[in-house]
Amino acid sequence: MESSLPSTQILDSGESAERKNEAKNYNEMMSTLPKAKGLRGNDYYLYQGFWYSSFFLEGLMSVQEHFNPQSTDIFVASSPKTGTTWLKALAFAVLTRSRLSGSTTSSLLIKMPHDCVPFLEFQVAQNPRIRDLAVPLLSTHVPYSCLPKSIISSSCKIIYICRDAKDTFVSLWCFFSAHQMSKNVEPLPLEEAFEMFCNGISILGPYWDHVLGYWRASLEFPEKILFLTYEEMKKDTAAHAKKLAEFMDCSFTLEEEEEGEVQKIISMCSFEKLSRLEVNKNGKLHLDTSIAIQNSLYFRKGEIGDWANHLTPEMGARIDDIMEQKLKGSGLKLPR
Ligand code: PAP
Repeated sequence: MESSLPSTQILDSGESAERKNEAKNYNEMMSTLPKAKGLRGNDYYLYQGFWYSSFFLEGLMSVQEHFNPQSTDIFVASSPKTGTTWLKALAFAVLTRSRLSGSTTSSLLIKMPHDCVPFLEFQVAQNPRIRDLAVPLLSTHVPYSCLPKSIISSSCKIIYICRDAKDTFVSLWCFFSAHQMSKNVEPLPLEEAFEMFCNGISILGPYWDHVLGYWRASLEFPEKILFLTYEEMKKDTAAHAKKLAEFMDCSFTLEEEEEGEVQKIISMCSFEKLSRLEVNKNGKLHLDTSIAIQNSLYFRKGEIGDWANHLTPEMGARIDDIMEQKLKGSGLKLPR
């Protein structure tokens, strides 16, 4: 059976006062950083080479200062909209499968993947006790070079996913536009957001630097960092589920394979299955205590190449050219 540890615990008043004080210091520090307009019309701040929203940056500064991983922790890392939700579901299902034998209830059926595998810089930064220590899985959108030193110097493993830049941009824009519209706020025009993305200004951008940071680290520490792409994972999900299991030191046994365990996990984590669950249709995610995001926004189409329905061929070619130029000499070629 899965752990019944409470998923949330309230901070005591001392901790809460300390957090408020820290937030004040972080806000003072933010006021000194270069700024740009973000996709939600909010400010983005340039910190250690990447663009962050204030809420994100506050969380990052806090974990850079305080977070200590367990040596067995495994992080699902990604730039936003590159397949995080899917990878979290797969990694969680693969890692917790032995606890589920005999049970038909996976947390994934009743909790959004982001609530099964909490974000370091959001949920964990706000309340370190939120995590279920029995499941050594956390996630992060933080670029490799900005990760807390305690993670870099640990034996923790990292599974990184990235995606074609055009689909990533379109997914980002659709997500923020839908979120804005749900609050009756006019979204940023696509052309404006596109221009920003091409100039490296997007949440956690420049996108290419995010990808390159993890790519280079995966070449240097292949036993610690597994580098995946959304497109390859779509092409052969079974091979990826097995690769994930092997990397997390919980390979599928022959018996499990013969019993169709891999296929069961793939089906449970599929876009079709997850997007139709009540929790993902009507539930809400609270990454920020003041903002609730509809879970359904994390399940839009789940297709490769949808960019062509939103961008002109010229816009597509521009992103491809930028990516080619930026990735040149790195040995990385992203699938399109
Ligand atoms: P996040 O970084 O904000 O958590 P993330 O999960 O990385 O978002 O990206 C969402 C994309 O993954 C969406 O792509 P789209 O906009 O092109 O449709 C979403 O549809 C897709 N997605 C979510 N769940 C799955 C899944 N189970 N299988 C495949 N794609 C999925």
